[in-house]
Amino acid sequence: MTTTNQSLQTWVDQVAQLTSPDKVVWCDGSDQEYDALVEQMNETGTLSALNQETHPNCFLHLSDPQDVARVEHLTFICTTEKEDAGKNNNWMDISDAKEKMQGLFKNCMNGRTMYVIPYCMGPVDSPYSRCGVEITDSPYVVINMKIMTRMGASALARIERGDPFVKGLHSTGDLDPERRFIMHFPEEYSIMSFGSGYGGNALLGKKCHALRIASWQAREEGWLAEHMLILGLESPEGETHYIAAAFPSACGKTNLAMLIPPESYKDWKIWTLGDDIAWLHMDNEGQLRAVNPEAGYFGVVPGTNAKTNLNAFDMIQRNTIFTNVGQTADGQPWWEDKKEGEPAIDWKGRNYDKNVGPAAHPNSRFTVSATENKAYSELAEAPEGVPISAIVFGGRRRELAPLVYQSKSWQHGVLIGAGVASETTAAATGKVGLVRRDPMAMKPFCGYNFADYWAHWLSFSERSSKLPQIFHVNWFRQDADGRFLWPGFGENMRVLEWIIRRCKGSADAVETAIGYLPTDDGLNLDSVNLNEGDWAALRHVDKEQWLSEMQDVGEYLRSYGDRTPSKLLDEHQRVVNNLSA
Ligand code: OXD
Ligand code: MN
Repeated sequence: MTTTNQSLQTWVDQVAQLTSPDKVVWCDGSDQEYDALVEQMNETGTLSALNQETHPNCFLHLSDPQDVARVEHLTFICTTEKEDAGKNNNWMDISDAKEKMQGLFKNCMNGRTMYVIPYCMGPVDSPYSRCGVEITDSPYVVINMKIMTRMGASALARIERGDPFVKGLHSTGDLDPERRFIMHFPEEYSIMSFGSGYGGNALLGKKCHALRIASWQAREEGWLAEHMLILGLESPEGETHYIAAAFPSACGKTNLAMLIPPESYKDWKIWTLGDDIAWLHMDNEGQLRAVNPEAGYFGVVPGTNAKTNLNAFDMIQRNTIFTNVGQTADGQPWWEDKKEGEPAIDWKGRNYDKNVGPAAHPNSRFTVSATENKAYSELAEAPEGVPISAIVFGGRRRELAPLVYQSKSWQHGVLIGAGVASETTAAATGKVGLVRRDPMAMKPFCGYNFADYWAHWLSFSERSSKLPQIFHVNWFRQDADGRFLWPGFGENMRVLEWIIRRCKGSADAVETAIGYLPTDDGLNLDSVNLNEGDWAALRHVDKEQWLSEMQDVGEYLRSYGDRTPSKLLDEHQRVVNNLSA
């Protein structure tokens, strides 16, 4: 297969000339192509079959031990003006970056096959979707992209009808961390990624395109590309409301998106539309609508079990690519907190020894099609997306943030989003457990200056009077002994229900300086196991702690200099005044 799109053909030819592959293969996205690649990778040892009786069509990939997570310090936004990338990003001059990357890519595919992957982020027939083409020398990338995107012939047809596309060039190179760079050129909608085979660095449709490049494009075109799950909450009366929620990496987006309601909510249902990325567009009536640009899940494996996330646990019993998990003696995948079986081999392929380390890497992943999820909503394919009633921000905070609170206005909600902070996790290399500012959970993913991004968020209130309500949640509040105050997982349903009742105007709330909180009897706590005093603690707003938090937030916002929108600073001052009153 080649293409009738001249600019695509020219770019592919240029890349082939630069990288000198042995052959060039245009991917059609078919099942036969997937199966043939899996077979080939099994032969070369980059993939191994797991127990096919218990886990049909499941395979394991063990990556280079130094290539197991996103590398934020090696990820760059390259723009003409440094200020456009902002202090939230590493910046490199465009020509310096290109020169560096040309050097790395030169002849790097010698002895390898170059795959050309046309893909579409979002339903192929949606006006909200955007296309891309990834060129890679990694068959692992090809099979993952097949699951994670609408890949191949249908995407190419859309590109050939004249749809603009993002150009992504990727090579695993020699996996040397010293020669690893993930470069973005948002002004020309292109990406160059070298030296890593890890998901977020290598599956370019995901973080690089659908968040970093798309956030830039979204600002130009008047929409939002966000690090958000999308779920539908169906009441016993059959009414469904849609929620988009932003939490930092490995903070439970997948679990919330697939939540199974507890016994006292047995007639309610949660539908999953997406677990990681939402593209939010405003329709002609001023309604914000969401599409999930992805077609699969690239989820964190450890901690997944029948209790924490039964839907995910069930869906990864078949047709799944596992990366960096351990194995039982009979070849079943194994990870910490699986609550089933015993590990025999660890993620480095060695005999498991608990004194040496975990069986599965803490950032080990599953890649699986969204349609394998029992809670999958077919509206994930709807070209017009779904109407969003509520936007939820959240982080992993031991202290301070109450279980749930609601903003007083859109502007206040943007401040709440901009002030999100969370403990770092294993999804990126670096220290785990440090609290850092992660506005809108987009710190690693916003492709431009955060100050301009907040201004873009604020601008939505000028375009519509029926924007979603904005909330903040914290499932991770602990007491002084480190005990979690809230059981989380399925019980989070109670919070979601309150959120929807607030959107409909049918739940009372207590007004505080930081926003509206549930009243004492505001949440249905029927059969939840809370200790005496926990419910009050989960709603406690400590003024001193909050004043100090707001001082921190203020300094953070002002550190973006003149570009920080004055509206946001005014809103910040309003909250500080209320806290001090
Ligand atoms: C992810 C991440 O893989 O956020 O989704 O790191
Ligand atoms: Mn993510």
